[in-house]
Amino acid sequence: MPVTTKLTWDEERCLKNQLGNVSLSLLYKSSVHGYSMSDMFQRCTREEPTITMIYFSNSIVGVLMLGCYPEPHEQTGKPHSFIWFTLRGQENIIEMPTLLLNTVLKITPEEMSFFSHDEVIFSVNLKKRSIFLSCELNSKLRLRCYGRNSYSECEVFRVEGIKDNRDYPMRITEATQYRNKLLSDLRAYKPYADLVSEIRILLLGPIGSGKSSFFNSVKSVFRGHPTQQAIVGSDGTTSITEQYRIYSIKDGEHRQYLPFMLCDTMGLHDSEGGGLCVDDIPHILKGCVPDRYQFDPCKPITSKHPTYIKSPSLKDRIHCVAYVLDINSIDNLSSTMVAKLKQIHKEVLNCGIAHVVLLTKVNNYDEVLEVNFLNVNKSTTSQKQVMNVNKILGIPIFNILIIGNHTSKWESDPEEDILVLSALRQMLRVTDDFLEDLPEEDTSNSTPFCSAHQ
Ligand SMILES: Nc1nc2c(ncn2[C@@H]2O[C@H](COP(=O)(O)OP(=O)(O)O)[C@@H](O)[C@H]2O)c(=O)[nH]1
Ligand SMILES: [Mg+2]
Repeated sequence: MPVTTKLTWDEERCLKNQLGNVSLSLLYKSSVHGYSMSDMFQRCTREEPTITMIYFSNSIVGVLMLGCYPEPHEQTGKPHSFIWFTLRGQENIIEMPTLLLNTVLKITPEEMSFFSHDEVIFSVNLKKRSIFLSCELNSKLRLRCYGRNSYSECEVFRVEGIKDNRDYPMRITEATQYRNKLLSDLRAYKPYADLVSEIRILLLGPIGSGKSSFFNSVKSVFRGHPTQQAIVGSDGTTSITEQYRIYSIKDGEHRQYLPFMLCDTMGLHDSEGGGLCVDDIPHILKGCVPDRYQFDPCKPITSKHPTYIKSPSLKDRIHCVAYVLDINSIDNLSSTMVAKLKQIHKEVLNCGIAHVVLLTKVNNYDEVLEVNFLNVNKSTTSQKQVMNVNKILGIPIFNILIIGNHTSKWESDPEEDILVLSALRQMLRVTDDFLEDLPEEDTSNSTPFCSAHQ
């Protein structure tokens, strides 16, 4: 009978995906091949790269070794980079905190130990079926099994198909750490001076530019797995999104709502009288248009509409506009589309609302991200489009943000997540500037915005 792994299907899928769609072949399983170090080395020595997985009752610790699996009694002496991770969670909501550490490996007939600065941070004793985890490693991997612990199973896999660039797992590990930092920054965000509890971000742009997909991307990153709540796709001429939707986003599956909402609109069309009616925009900006309002391309909403919000307050207003444009279409925007965008932007500037541009469908996002994952719009392939948008709308280059939406993939990519989260963080920053700059009469919650500005 073939030896099978203890990993669930979801855990294996998550692991493979995090390492760049690799395949895994099981070399050693302690309960099948024996509980001695020599049983393990016999099957694994000189294999590379490998993953060693240790299973506890409620979590799994893994070590990715990029170099050759060691020989028995080997003492590497010089430090090697090992990537540590844990797999936690259930079904398709699996978290994988990762950590890159340079450690020295020492092997005795009883134990395989990893040293950092002359201190053991991790060791495995196959005979006793126990591991030791240092306090540091324990907290960095967000585990609760500090010290010596017994485990139920140990497996070693050969990893095949790690991208030709052997730095990939390290980059992906660092990207995951940076993604997690951005996530916690955004979770801790509070709108300026608590003027509102949620920032409303309006997504505007041509049909098919990726507005609804951006909402799905943001929701997916915070959920921890892909979601497709907003229906996406278009035949290029008609918008799939026909209703105004104000989406709240929950952090995790059952946790509280995040301090921002995304407002999705019907797409703008190249022709006059097609797609979102530009005359609807002032009403949307002021917060007069309710959730699920059915857009009519030929007729803008009026105050006579039965669900029209007549006295919106600051919380109902749009606080930030994100123009969503397909980066590949910037050079071919029709004159009608450019005119519509300019007209809308004039309105946005009149209202003093914060604004950014999201350039979607970037293919080379690993090139767009610098080594330290800061967004670089100066990347050679995207520079022309950024300058072009800057010329059309006059929006500063640092507020023209490049993203790749999560599309049909099963799992998210930490680099894609970084682009989405960095864009969101920049939107919240410009919105805070807008809130800080509001005249006093607007910041009193009792003052309906329209009465002050109509
Ligand atoms: N490759 C790629 N496709 C995208 C991206 N964003 C959206 N799409 C695709 O573009 C199509 C239109 O997207 P959608 O979100 O419906 O656009 P909307 O009309 O602006 O809401 C869909 O097929 C999406 O899967 C992206 O960043 N990259
Ligand atoms: Mg849409």
